Amino acid sequence: MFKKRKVRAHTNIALIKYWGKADEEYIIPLNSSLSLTLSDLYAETSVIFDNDLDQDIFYLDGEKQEGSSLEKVQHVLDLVRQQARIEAKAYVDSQNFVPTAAGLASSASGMAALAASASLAAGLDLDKKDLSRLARRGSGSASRSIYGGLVQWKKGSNDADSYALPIDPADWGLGMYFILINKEQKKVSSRSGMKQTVETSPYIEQWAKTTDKDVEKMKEAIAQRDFTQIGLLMERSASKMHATTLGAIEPFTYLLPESLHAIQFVQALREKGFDCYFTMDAGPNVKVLIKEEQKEAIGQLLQEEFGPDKILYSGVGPDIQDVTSELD
Ligand code: 2P0
Repeated sequence: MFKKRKVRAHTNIALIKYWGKADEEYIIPLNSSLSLTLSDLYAETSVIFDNDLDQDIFYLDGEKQEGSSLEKVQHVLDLVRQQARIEAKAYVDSQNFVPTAAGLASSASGMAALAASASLAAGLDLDKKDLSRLARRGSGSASRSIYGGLVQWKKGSNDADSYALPIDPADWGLGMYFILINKEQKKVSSRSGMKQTVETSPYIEQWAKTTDKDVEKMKEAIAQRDFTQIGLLMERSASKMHATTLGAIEPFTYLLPESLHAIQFVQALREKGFDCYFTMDAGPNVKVLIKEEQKEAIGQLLQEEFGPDKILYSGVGPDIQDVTSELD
């Protein structure tokens, strides 16, 4: 009676960051955020509900998952079952498509693909707004991976009004390089890192207050296609986010010495006339926003400095896609 459905969702990198929750259960953020969806980093997830299963089964990149990885998926499956009024357990198979084993697998693309494939497989026909709300319950940043291009997650104040909206298709030549920094470092997950920051950092209040204004400034810069302003606002948002963690008790940082080196390298490139700007998330990798017309020149300089195997590139990605027809 149930049919298998498969969905592809692309990851996104925030230009204005989400950092901190106002409500942990519903994942309502302290501030709105704005991101760019990427073409080359994505997840594909298939789901089938089956009345004969006695428990949910989740495979990620061919490996059966247990513990917190399975529980996060079950949380979204439970919400879908509740909405669809079904009780069947599900078989979930998810794959991350990341050009190299770079530690770039993202909960944004994974949770967005899961929300969409599970809701379709349960017979729900959710519009993009409701898909974004559902994906948000899995992982905040996943709410933005429903759409391609530049996307705003409006923070809202409750489950009904906290969702993402497309801002601009970004089909005017944006690109992003990734500088891959040592991924062996034990890291503080974004979920626990933001919780610790909200609970203990005196800077979090100013962060939330100023970031909503940054989102509005970023939207204006995007409307004017003012690349310099977009880049500068992006750098300030990342710097401000990483400053909040140093105010936490105990203080922590996602920056490694190599991250700081990469940041300074990007800023030095600007002095040489290249239009490029850095951002960083809850890990040591540095991302560089560029204009496609400078892709070759900047790519060559990054490869010379960091080594070709440490540099990845992605263009702008599309909306979430139903790829059920690709199932064998
Ligand atoms: C972002 N990050 O805006 C920010 C910037 C990391 C740094 O969203 O707890 O995996 O599942 O809502 O979405 C990563 O956090 O956290 C993130 P949860 P999520 O992209």
